[in-house]
Amino acid sequence: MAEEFFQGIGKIEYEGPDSKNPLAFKRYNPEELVEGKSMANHFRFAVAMWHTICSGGADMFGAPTRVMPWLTGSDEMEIARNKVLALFEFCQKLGVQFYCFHDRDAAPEGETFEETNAKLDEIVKLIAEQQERTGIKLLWGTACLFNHPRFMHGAATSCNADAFAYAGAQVAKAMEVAKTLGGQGYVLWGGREGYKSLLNTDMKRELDHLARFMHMVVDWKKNIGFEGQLYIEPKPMEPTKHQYDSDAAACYAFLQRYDLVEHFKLNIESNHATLAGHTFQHELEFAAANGILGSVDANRGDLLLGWDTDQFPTDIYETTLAMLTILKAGGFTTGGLNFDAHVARESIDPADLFHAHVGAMDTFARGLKIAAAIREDGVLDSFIKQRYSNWDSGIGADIEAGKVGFAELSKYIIEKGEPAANESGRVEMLEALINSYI
Ligand code: XLS
Ligand code: NI
Ligand code: NI
Repeated sequence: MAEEFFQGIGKIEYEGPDSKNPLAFKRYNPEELVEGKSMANHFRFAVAMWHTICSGGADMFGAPTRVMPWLTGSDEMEIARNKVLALFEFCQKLGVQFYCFHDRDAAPEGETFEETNAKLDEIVKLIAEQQERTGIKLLWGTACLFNHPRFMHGAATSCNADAFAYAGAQVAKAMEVAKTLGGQGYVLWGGREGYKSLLNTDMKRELDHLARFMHMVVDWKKNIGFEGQLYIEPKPMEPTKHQYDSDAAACYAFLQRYDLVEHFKLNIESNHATLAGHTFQHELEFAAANGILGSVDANRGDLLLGWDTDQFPTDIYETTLAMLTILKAGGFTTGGLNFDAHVARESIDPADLFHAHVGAMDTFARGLKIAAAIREDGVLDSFIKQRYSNWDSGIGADIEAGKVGFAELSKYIIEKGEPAANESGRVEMLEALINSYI
């Protein structure tokens, strides 16, 4: 029997809204059907290995604080094995079906690239066994192309061609690992793909290189027969001053410009949306409107702090709006809701990881149920439909159908004169309407 790392914590159960037990779900009931689908299948929740198992709470000013019993061991590889065991124990107790990880979250680097891969292979074997034992699956894998100094100028956008080559070799391996583990997806987050200063940067060349890299990813996927979905994760800044994949619209333009759009979807992260000056729902809505909404990194920022604070989601208003868009888009297929979030530096106990996830899952469960109720009543939907109803016939329908150009519009307006009177957008009424369901 393997060592138990989260001692004193059993399986987290659904106890209903009246429960006072902090380590029980009050709203997230995995079996409960909402719009004909179980909550578990709506969300496909995932635990992020890098935050929950690896990060000790260090910040720019201070050392790690968290108590992490799995980080003890006689050598690096024993610690790596313990991390995997801790991850699966955590997911099992929490009742989450998926996890996500970077190659380097799982295994340390060796002296050479081959040694690094051998270490990774050894740990991947253990991960596969744990998947088999628990039925827990890989939502997506990824490669860490931002931590090591070799990537200081970027990876796919480095001025150093060897760094690009190394990144390619590393992603090739990470994609193979994702395939071995039956991963449902693979994420490319441009960790250092951007610039600090344009004085030393050839932007056009870097963008072309990034596109070359993405085409290699697509080719490799085909070569090795990886069937998971590829995702790009937008983020506007941090660590570089300006990241190329700055928001959903920038990613979409990049994918179209370089003929990649059919191969990728987006992994939208809440805190990245707000850093980009958008709401979380805006990014989801833009991706959905363009058919590239794939998966979500769920977290939140802080209104008063301008960086990726990666806090656990607690805002019911925000999860309601997000779920309205996700439900409208038909929900997740390969994607899911990955908690790319860490506990506060002062939340040091292993139990805090459970409190954080339980609270966040309940927050999304409430958002889901509220969004479903709003959709069932149909008031919001019919308001929007009505608002655009003049496009359903007459000149509106002709414009949409591409039947008229400026000449016809000029003739129309000369005959008609002033447009039909505008109607109120009723913003405050709709805001109050949403609140009446919360
Ligand atoms: C960092 C990103 C990162 C990706 C995975 O801000 O959110 O955690 O999700 O590399
Ligand atoms: Ni993320
Ligand atoms: Ni992030």
